[in-house]
Amino acid sequence: MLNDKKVLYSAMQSTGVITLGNYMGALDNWIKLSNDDNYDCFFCVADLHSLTVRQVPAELRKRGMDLIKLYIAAGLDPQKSCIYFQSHVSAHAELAWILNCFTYMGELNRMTQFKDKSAKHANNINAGLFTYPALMAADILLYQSDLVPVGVDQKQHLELTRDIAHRFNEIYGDVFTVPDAYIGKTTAKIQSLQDPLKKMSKSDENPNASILLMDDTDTIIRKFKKAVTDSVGEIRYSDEQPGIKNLINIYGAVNNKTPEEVVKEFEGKGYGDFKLAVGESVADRFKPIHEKFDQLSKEKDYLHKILKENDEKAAYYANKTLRKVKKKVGLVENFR
Ligand code: AQP
Repeated sequence: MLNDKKVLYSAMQSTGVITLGNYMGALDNWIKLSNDDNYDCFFCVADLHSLTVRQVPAELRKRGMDLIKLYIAAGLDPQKSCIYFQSHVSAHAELAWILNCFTYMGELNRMTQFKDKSAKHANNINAGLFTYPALMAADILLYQSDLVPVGVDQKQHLELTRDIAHRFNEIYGDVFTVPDAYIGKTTAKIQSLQDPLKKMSKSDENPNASILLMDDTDTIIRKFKKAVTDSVGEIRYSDEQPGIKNLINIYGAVNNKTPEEVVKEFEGKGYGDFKLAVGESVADRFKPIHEKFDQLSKEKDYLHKILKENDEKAAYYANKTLRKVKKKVGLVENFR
């Protein structure tokens, strides 16, 4: 779109401090892919999505800025990748409304995340939670994205985005690029440390279930030591040992090793040694991120400058698509 490069798009909600799951399933892949010169990248803080769950305003504001800092601290280059806030580009909300009119109730009803989050927030099942996938489709389609790196939990939403794009294109011609998902093999779903059959989540109420990107070394090691495993006592990569399998996936991802290589490395070792090694590897990976984060926290002017430039860049490309969509559906041109 911007030149001959492909467009890569992804986002994270500012609903909490991001977890090792968000890092491995999404952010780490963003960093790798953004270093590939074949892509123009857009990485958004999806603060509008965060409103589908009740938030404390001051905390939401802080977490949004912290997430921008974490993107950069973890390795995204804001000169190269467009890092911005969803709420700063009004085209997201405008296109979401239009796409709502091209999304069926039956489709939204089938979304497993809606079912899960409705069960979790039974006293606040709002319309935004239900139409979340139309806003997500707008996020992605506004930038004519080719590739969207996500964890496996977002696969269903991405498939719906593709269906909406196809539906719109069939009626109005080739307006949207139909995006593909990019899902890592072993890091597509990092599981909770306390219930290895459940996804690791920012909003998990059990603090020992998730490793947070801002956890210090001692906390990380303590949480891994407490990780729920099994009574088999052997380090094997098997669905029958989901806790150990999860730890193998984490250790392999941090150390760039296949599950088979990890199993070989820890042959004959006990769970205690293995858990400690996983904890130390993760802590070592996070340490430089914390240092960069602290340094960025002192550079407010720099961050504001980056955000201003990137908000403008995002708005430029988003509005280009939005203008086209408005024209296609029959809205009268704005003469302002
Ligand atoms: N456990 C996970 N393993 C791998 N990938 C994951 N992602 C989330 N959890 C895992 C991926 O992280 C990206 C950002 O997620 P999000 O902020 O859009 O929200 P989410 O998917 O709802 O993540 P959480 O942590 O579970 O948030 P809450 O608790 O607020 O609902 C996505 O690409 C997601 O796939």
